[in-house]
Amino acid sequence: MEMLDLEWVRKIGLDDIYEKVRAGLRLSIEDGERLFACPDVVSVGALAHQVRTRMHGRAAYYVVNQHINYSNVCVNGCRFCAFSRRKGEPQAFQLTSSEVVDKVAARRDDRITEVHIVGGCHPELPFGYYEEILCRIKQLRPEVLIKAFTAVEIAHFAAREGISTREVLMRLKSAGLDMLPGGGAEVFSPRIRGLLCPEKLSGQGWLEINREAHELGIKTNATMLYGHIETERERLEHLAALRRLQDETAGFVCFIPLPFQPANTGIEGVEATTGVEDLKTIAVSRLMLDNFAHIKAYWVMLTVKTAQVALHFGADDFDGTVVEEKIGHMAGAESEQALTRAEIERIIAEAGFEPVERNSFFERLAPQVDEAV
Ligand code: V47
Ligand code: SF4
Repeated sequence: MEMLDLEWVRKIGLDDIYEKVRAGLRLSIEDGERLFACPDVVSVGALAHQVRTRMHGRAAYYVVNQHINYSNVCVNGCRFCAFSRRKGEPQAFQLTSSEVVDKVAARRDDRITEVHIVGGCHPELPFGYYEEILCRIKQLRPEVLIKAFTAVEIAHFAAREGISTREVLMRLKSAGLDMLPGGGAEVFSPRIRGLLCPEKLSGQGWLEINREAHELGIKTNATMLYGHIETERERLEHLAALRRLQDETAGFVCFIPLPFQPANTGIEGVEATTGVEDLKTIAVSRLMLDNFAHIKAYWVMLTVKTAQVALHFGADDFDGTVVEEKIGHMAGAESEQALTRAEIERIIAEAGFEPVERNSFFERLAPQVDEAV
């Protein structure tokens, strides 16, 4: 499949990268820097699209899911976060385990296949609270996969409980945890973490907990928060670190680039990313992460319109119906709160792809005729 004219790629100085992509060879960080520097975003996107098409053809995936935040109380105070509050502050909230389970019960008639549960690093909630949430949701809906608690929360639970992160993961797994979401990765660079989230688990720590999860047979996702004060080199080093771990464990399912939403955060003077920046970051991620099967265009942060176009720039997944998203919306995300299955299918089909419903592990599900959600 030739999607780009060789004369043209030579003219824009990407012919050697084009040859590597065609041959399925690994790109270097320097290649990534040249892709970011290339003003022809359409050609960079076409390279990524070539890889995406080789891997997934015309399929574009989505999931029927539900997001639940059990609490926004957090001891970390990351500067980019508009979601968290200190305990006792106005707008701080904390659900009981029954309230979390009730949120799942309220959607009993919807054919959701995934619940995505995250919160802040709460100073007091006991470990039994998290185990109980998992157990009770599994009892209520055994067919639904539970993707819950980022590596940052896992480290926090372990420190609070005085047990190892491995033990936390094993106990959560036996309580019903199926997978970890990819949050908390931000940018691994110690420079960035020192400036924006010094209290948070280090980049190395995030990678180690994900490695541990993979060793225990728990798949995970990975994210990158971009568009604040990081350099392109720091983004690429973040991608390279994920690629190295994936070479060793093959435990990552999907990569999700998250454009920084600047409203109500502690970072001043940073404008929201533009569409070109978002599309280029998706494309470079697809091209660098040659051992990741899936790149997600997370419509909540990207906007539905950019996420749709991103399916032509290397992304193969549109994420899900979501419902009640707080982390992006409290930071000014202007996207909808939820989409229905029918809306997602229309968006994907209008982009020229075949909508494929998947579960958290990207296993294809049989097509549905009901339009309940
Ligand atoms: O961990 C925080 C980031 C993450 C902001 O694994 C911000 O399938 C943008 O990880 N602007 C939560 N981003 C979201 C997340 C996620 C979402 C959907 C699917 C999956 C998955 C994971 O959002 C946080 C943090 O990295 N974040 N503040 C902000 N102002
Ligand atoms: Fe807490 Fe996560 Fe927000 Fe950081 S990004 S303050 S760890 S909720």
